[in-house]
Amino acid sequence: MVQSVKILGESLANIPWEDRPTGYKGVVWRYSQNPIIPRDLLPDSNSIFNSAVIPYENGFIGVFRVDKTSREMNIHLGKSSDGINWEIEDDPIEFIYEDEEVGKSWYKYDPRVVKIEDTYYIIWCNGYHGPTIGLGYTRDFKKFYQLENAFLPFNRNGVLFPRRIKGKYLMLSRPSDNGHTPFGDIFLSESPDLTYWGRHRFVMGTTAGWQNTKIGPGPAPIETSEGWLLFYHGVLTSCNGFVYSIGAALLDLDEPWKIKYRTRPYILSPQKEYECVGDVPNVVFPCAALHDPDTGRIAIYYGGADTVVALAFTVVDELIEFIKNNSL
Ligand code: BMA
Repeated sequence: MVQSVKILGESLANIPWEDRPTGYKGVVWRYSQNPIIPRDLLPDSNSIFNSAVIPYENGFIGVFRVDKTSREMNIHLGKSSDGINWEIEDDPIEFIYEDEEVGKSWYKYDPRVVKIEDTYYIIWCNGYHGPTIGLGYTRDFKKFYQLENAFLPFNRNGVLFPRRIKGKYLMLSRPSDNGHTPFGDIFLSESPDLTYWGRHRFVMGTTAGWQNTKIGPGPAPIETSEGWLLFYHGVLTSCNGFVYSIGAALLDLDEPWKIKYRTRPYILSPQKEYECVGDVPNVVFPCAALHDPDTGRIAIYYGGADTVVALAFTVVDELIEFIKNNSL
């Protein structure tokens, strides 16, 4: 298939995929067998949601947010040959760290996984005197190393770019408060070494409608010929509480704090039962997006209602046309 918009990166011929249902008009469509991971996949899981997936060897590796029946929150490794059927480990990922202070973590949730050069980085919301951005890495998904927290509390939704820009690592994040944060904009921070972060830049803030309360970066940005493609969540405050939807933006390739386009409408919002009913109703929350440059296919993994993991699909040229034609 010839694409006018190109995704940069490695081919992924075995990307999970299902064609758009006949008659369905939306630019993003759901997998017909959603949710792909039920809340009780593990004997003592209360819920499994907001999770990250990445190609590894001939299949896929996932880092899953598992909230236990004790309501401890942690991140667990999973494996899959097709990206849809998963085996998830009962025990959380154990990190190796040089300084015991680095290992202090009251909870871990909402992981993202990003490959930079030959290393897989895991970024998560880390409980260290309040929520902040935890960071670790692995090269083989056997030994995991934890680094210093990237930021001071309070911050949520950290995600790295999949390559360095001008030699620097870049991280998007959403400074927050210690609770259910009724505000929040996306910022970019830069680091020469993944320990010291600075040159913090404002990227984008809340606007109206589905993104009127707070926004946060989702999966690692995808490099395309039109800019970095960023999926993000946006929150509306209704008379019944928060509603989490998904939007998309295109960021400048060299100066990614500059927004080129950003969707006025959402591209996915909670409408199916597994998105509207669960521990936290009315939430779709993306943490990973697989992509195949050869076909332009994108598979988005998202949490439904803070309870299950679901999958949705789009194709890059249609999505980017949609973003441009429906930009703020
Ligand atoms: C956010 C995070 C997410 C969650 C969302 C909706 O603050 O805690 O993990 O999906 O709220 O409850």
